[in-house]
Amino acid sequence: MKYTNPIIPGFYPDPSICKYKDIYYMVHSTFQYFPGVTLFESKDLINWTQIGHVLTRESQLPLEKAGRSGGIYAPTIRCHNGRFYMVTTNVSAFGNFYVWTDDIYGEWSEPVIVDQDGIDPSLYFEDNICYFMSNGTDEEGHSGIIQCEIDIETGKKLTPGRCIWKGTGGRYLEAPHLYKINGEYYILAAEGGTEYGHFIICAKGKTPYGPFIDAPNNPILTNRNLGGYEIQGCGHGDLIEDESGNWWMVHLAFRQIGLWNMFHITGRETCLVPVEFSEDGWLLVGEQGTTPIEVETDRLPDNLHQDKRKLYTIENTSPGIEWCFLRAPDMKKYNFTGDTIELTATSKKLSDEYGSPTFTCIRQCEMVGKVSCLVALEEQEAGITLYMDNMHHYDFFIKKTKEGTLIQKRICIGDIAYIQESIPIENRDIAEVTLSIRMTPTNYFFEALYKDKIYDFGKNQTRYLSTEVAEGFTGVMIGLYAQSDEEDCVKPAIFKDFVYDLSYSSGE
Ligand code: 6LW
Repeated sequence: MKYTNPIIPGFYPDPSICKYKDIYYMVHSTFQYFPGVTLFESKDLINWTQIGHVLTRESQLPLEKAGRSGGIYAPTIRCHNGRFYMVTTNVSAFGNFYVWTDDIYGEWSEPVIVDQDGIDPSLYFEDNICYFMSNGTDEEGHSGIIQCEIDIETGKKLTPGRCIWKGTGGRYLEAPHLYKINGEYYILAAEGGTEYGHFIICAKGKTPYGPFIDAPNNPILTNRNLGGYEIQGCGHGDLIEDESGNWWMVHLAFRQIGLWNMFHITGRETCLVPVEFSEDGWLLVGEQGTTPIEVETDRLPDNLHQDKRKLYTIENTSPGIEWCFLRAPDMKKYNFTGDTIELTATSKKLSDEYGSPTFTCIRQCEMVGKVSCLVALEEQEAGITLYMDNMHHYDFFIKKTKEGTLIQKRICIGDIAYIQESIPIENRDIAEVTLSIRMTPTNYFFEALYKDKIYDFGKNQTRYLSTEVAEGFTGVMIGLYAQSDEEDCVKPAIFKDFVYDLSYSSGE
């Protein structure tokens, strides 16, 4: 059969995977968004369904100090004796910590903090020992992959952190994972930075502490030499063995907006590639060490079909699954009724560096699509935003002012922030307008429908919301929001008929 990468499109980076019985589970980093750490399941490795988030309570996920791309970095998920563990870093609060659950569909524990610095923690269990590793510096000042043993009940370190591998010399050694395969210990890690130069490396040894020998074919995976290829930035991988004993790797990568257009807007996404072993036991990953868009494989059944989700509406989505929030949302300002979303504005703004504006969002997961929504407003401002971060967003909204009611488009690109278009409409108690945005890889096109008349609000380039412009680790979100210039509002803005249609194809 054939499947296409990414297997999970949109901002789902730093994937980590485990298997329990015959189901695979996967988690991703989520940074300043609440709830934290997306949790997916799959029976076949290519069709994934989000079942929730791991971090769902404020006590597990304090994000007040999480600026853009702060908060939750790369997680690892592992299952040991039927108990699931998810270990990650809150770079704005706890540092490294883990949570656990005996019911993957239920709540997870309170955080257990591990006193070892660095990011990208991972766990490896063997013979009642829990090995904890992350990148960082050990007690003797050696930098690299640092490993210690911990008491998994308390998180206490049982041994000092020890540098077990220094990688291959590329910048930003990160994303370490340890595995035992055919009696040997494998370390997987990434280097090169999570940009165009990203790559994955491997080493193996006879004990969990090494010494480790670098793979002769390092980097075992990279697309850095593929010019004019859509998938770039392959890194941060995790290995999994399937039911038939075949090995696979999930990893992050991103898609450029054009073959020669080196910007990406949909964040770092999750890809899947087959892994084989050479005669000497080294990993042979993907297509000669690269990740193709299309993978043809006889490891998956011929009749297996890859379903790609094409439609998001209010009716077929849920708060806390697809819809997420910024930092510490005040849920009294939100009302999800099943076919409407009601948002009550406060004076917190989309452009604020911290705090939680009344804002809920789903990911822009393909470059082409169309979003539309009917917005009904009685006071202040509400609309749709394409939100990369607080400094990079395009807002399309209705605004009630003392002078009258306006439909406006605001552009925020770093220090450049201004109202680009403004059209007055009738001044009624309730302003009702359908706002829509057509998306192509290079442009967003804005249109408002008011009283059977279409108002053209022009287009804006996608690239100014890209990671290459905004920096950071997230992707563009499609947000619904309400905000007030003065005090908190009383009357909510009402959003109806929300459609994010991925089958829409416009041509440009
Ligand atoms: C993450 C690190 C990385 O912790 O980027 O691409 C960091 N890899 O492993 C943020 O996602």
